[in-house]
Amino acid sequence: MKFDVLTLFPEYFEVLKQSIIGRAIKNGLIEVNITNIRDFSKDKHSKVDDAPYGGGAGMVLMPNVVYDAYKALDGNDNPRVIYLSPQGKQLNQNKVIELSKEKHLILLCGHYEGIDQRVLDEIVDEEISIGDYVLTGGELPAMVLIDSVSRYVEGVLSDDSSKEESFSEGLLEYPQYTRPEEFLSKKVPEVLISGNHSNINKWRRKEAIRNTFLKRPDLLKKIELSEEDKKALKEIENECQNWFWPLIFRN
Ligand code: 4HQ
Repeated sequence: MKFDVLTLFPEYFEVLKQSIIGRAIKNGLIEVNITNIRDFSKDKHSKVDDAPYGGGAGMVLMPNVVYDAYKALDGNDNPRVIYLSPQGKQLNQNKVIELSKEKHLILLCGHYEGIDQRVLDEIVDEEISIGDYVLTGGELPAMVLIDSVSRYVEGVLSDDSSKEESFSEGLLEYPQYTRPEEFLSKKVPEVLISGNHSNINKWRRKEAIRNTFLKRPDLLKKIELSEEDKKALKEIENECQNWFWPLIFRN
């Protein structure tokens, strides 16, 4: 899968050379090409922005420079052009999975006050936001998108991680433990040391449901629970009803 990024700050994207995404790039599983919009300025001082018509603070990225940068990319494979903006639909895991099926994405990053509307209308297929807060530019959102989408490209995650993720689809994660067996008088849950993998899987599924019920009950309504899941949820609800009795009867 190929990502083309149009930005005035190419150095931001050095971050993608790290860790899992860095390895995916090295292994040729994904390709990330960064284009500096400034390289397409025809101005002798490499000017890319100008004052807004109608007045006001800030600068606006000029349409012709953005258009020329876009036109210099390979458009033969019908790429989808995404503009990162708080005006877009909010990115979620369903959108991430949908985007991971594309061959080629072009990510346009605005900075300053924004980009001239005419070039946006001309080249952008869809606007995507990473959440309701204001950033200084679209570079971090573009990297969030590249990171989240790349995880669904074949070979980027280990087979184990992909399988485990489908096991807990739509739920929050279960709690994890490693050595030592006892830390600050807290023991690792017995079942995890038992070696009984059927019981371990059942326990993990229930704790994932518990985490979701306690922290993000909105997510629970969006997924289909099996009969065994529903039983676990009822147990969790009962456990929640009873937890305060030891506090009432202390002394
Ligand atoms: N910006 N999700 C303003 C964002 C943003 C977001 C990107 C700031 C675009 C011009 N983008 N520029 N939140 O705040 O995607």
